[in-house]
Order: sequence, then structure tokens, then C-alpha cells
Amino acid sequence: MTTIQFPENFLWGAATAAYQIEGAWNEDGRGESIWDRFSHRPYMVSNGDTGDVACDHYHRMPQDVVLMKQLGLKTYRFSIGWPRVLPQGRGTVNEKGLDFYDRLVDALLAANILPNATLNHWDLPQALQDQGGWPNRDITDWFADYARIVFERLGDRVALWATHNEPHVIAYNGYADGVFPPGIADHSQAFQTVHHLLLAHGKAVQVYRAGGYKGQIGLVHYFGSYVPASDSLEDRAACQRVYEKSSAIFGDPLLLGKYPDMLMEWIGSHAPTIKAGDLAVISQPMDYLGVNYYFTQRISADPHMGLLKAQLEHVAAPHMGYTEMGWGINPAGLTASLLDLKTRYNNPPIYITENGCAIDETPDKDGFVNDWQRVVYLREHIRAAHTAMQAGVDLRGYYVWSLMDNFEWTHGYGPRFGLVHVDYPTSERTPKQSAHWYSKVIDQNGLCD
Ligand code: IFM
Repeated sequence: MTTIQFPENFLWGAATAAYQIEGAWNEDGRGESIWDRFSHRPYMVSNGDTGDVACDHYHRMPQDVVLMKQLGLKTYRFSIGWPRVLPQGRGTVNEKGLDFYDRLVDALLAANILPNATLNHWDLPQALQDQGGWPNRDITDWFADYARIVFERLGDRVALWATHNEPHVIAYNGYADGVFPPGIADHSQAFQTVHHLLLAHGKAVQVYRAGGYKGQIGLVHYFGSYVPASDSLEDRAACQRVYEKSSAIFGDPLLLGKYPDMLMEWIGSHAPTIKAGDLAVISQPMDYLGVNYYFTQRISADPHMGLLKAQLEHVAAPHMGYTEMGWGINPAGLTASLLDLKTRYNNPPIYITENGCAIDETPDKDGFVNDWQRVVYLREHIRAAHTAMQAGVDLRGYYVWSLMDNFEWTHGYGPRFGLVHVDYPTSERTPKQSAHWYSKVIDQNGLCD
């Protein structure tokens, strides 16, 4: 029997996001978000699903915290809905919205669960989109103002903060591919969005420091793993372009104070407008890097494939296969990604802020799901994270995506990522086999097999 033990204070948790679980989309003064507008339009989301009710967490929050406690979570990562706090994105504060997060934080602390709050998990107030959204530089100040309001209310009790979650999704899915709201396909706006998201992050960190709060603040990004399809110069260069556009374009400004030169040259006239002093604001010290990892991609050069002239294909490790999303399962890619971050950015403190899988699962007659594939997925990724720690990566915690099944964006409620099954018609929660297994991992602070 091998035992893999984690450090004593290692944080084990699970994550969710506001729009994906809360529901109550128009209750208690909440404003409209870009995801409300988008999902209410026909054909934008599979099956016509919306986040209107989602997991009804807004009404079931106290019971959900009890569930987290029963699972033994040490920490819970959630996001704050900007339109719930500021219905118009700025200006008048919706006290009832802030009260909800206040109650959530208190309930978590009473249950001895460390709150980890993300300010922006994609649900931008529609009113700000109507004023130009992320390509409008003014939004960097609007975001800092929103951050100030939230810090003033919750900053005394929330230990871990993230400014943004996976900013590439906002920039590229929303403004380059146009498959997420606001549905724009324009590379220049996408790269300007990247820059403004980073600048907004920097301004929010400044606000946090000025407030003298005691917690830690960072940014959560998707740091996947990218491998060239061959050793040819073309494939290696294509892989470098994908890596820089996906990872380094965020990591480098934050942690090295500059954008990756090769990529900036490649995108040419699409490069963002950057004002003097911006990079200093962006690169001021943050306390940790949040790493989301799901898959590894093999990259080959292809002159017909978009801006980067690159073809992307999922890699599955032998006998591991693919998840219901079509994502190849490759735990070694997590180790590789963590080691790359260690080398490139001088070993920053890291939390794995999301890792998990959607699998095809059917509850038995009692509503129980024996999701052994998720157990294998999580076990192998936790093992891969431990391998990285043994090689010196400063890893402080690990969050499963997700605590419960929820609204998976344009895929609607089809894919289920949860440790806890949600029966959507009744909102009933039933912990799956993986939830029971994860409780044991937390309890023994590691893996036994
Ligand atoms: O559901 C998403 C989450 O909102 C952000 N990271 C990836 C998850 C799975 O697609």
C-alpha cells in the first residue's frame, strides 16, 4: 500500500461560480448579466437552458454549507456576482445582494471552512456591456470600484481572493470566437480585453493593499499543458504561439512585467493599446497564482487554422480516455504545467483552483451515482500534483471542480462535473461516490491505495 501524504496545512476544497449555481437571476434587486441576456436568446445554449434557477443555491445556501461541512471541506471557492452587488455595474449598491455573500461567508466560517472568493467569473453586468464592456478602458476603474465595495464588506473575513477566473475565456470566447457573450468576433477587441482584464486586476490589487486587509489576493487562470505534435520547427513554433496566447499572455505581464514578444509580433496590428505605467500596475506583487487544469493539447502547424495557424488536438494518457466534454485525460500534463510555472515565474505559491471532469452518469433508483471514473480522474490528478510538489512546486491547496453539478455555460445542464449530484427538477442534492471518496482524502490528508 502506497501512501501519499500532503503537508499538514494543505487546503482541500471544492469550487463553484455564481451564475452556474445561484439562480434567483432577477430576485432581491439583482441586475441583468451578459449571461442572462445571452442564455435568454434562442439557440445560444444547449437545450435552451439558462441560469435562471440553476442549483437554486441562492435559496439553499445554508443547507449547502452544511453539506460542505459533512464532506469535510477545508475551503470553499465561490464567486461574487457583480450584478447582484451592483445591478448597473457601478453606482447604487444592492445591499440585499451583498447581504447574501455576507451570510455565506459567516456560514462558512461558522462551519470552519475557509472562504475563497472570486470577483469576476464571467457574469459581467449587462449595463457595463452596453457601455462597451471589457474593450472600454473605463471598465478597469469600474472593476476597482466594485472590488472596493466587496472588500469593505467581506475583506475582514475572506482569507483568499481572486480577481478574475480564466480571463482568456472572457477575451477569446467572448470577443474573438464569439461563442460566449457578448458574441463578438474581432481579434483586436479580444487582445484589448486581455489587457484591460489584467489592468483591472492590478487596480483591484492596489485597492486591496490600500485597505490593509490580512488575506491573500491572486488571479485564477487556466494553465493547461501544450506539446508540439512533432519535433519539426513548424510544430514547435505553433506550440509556442498557442502557449503564449493561452498562458504566457497572462502569466508574463503578471509575474514578469511584460507581454511575450514573439506573440505580440505575431498578432501585429491586433496587439492591444498599452499606456505608460500599465505594466507596473499589472505586475505589482500578488500573493499566489490560481491554476485551473483540465487537459493537455497536442499542437501542429496548420496554415489554414486561424490567427495562430495552429491545430489543437486533445491528448489522452494510455488507458485514460476522454471525458464527456471530449477532453483527453492526462494527469502528467498537470505536473508539467506546474513545473513550467515554477521555472518560468520563480516558484510562486500556487493553489490548484479547479480540476475535475464531466462523465456520463446515471443515478440508481435511490439517486446515488457510482462515479468511479471521477474517483480515478481525481486520484490521478492529486497524485500528479503531489509529484510536482516533490519536485519543489510551492503548492498550497487543491479544489475540485465542482462541488455540485451545475450550469456548464453553452452546454447547459448536460455535462455534470459535481461531487454532489443535483436533481434539477427538485434541486435535491445527493453526494456521489466521489464525494465520499474525497472526504476520505481530506480526512487522511492524502491518498492510500
Ligand atoms: O465550468 C467551468 C468553470 O466555470 C470554469 N472552468 C472550467 C469549468 C469546466 O468547463
